Amino acid sequence: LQQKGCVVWITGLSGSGKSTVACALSKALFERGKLTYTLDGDNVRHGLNRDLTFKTEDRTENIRRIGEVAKLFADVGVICIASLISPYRRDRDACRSLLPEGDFVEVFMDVPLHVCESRDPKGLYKLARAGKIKGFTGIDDPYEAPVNCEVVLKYTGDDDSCSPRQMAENIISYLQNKGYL
Ligand code: GGZ
Repeated sequence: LQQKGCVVWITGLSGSGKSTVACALSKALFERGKLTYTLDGDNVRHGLNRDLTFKTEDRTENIRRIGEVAKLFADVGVICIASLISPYRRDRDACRSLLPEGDFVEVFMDVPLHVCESRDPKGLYKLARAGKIKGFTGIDDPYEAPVNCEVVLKYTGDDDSCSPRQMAENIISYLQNKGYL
């Protein structure tokens, strides 16, 4: 295997497009002959992390476990894509500190809450607003945006620059510049 592993950590609100970008990125990397593995918060919560809820300590544990698994993939040379809300800065930083300098690439889905809420693909924001889900990120639970992350994917409302493919390309350019591709 002729590749250097790393972790691409995609953080952002529910409905910000993390899973969609993760999927477009893995496809684009596959086309370049790169081995990737995607750890998606929502999926991992059905298996490895099915014992965890959305209370603060459990989110921290969710992120910690995914960070440890992502590190294992990076250790063997895989580009591991992790997409989860990961709302707390210190939890993301703890995952960063597991890896050699430079190998943790934090990507922020910078999408305003009202845009995420208008998409509401699973109707969860509606339930949260109605008080039927308690502790929903962005509504009655905090989201701490990254301050010094490697890549910011900013929502502009422009369909071309905000397409999943284009956003994946932005991440790929970063990885190329840093010698991971
Ligand atoms: C936030 C919640 C919640 C609460 C259920 N808060 O958009 P989705 O639906 O498909 O993805 C979200 C997913 C969040 O899981 P993560 O593992 O990424 O979260 S964290 O990093 O904070 O541990 C959302 C759904 O689960 N969901 N309840 N209360 N999102």
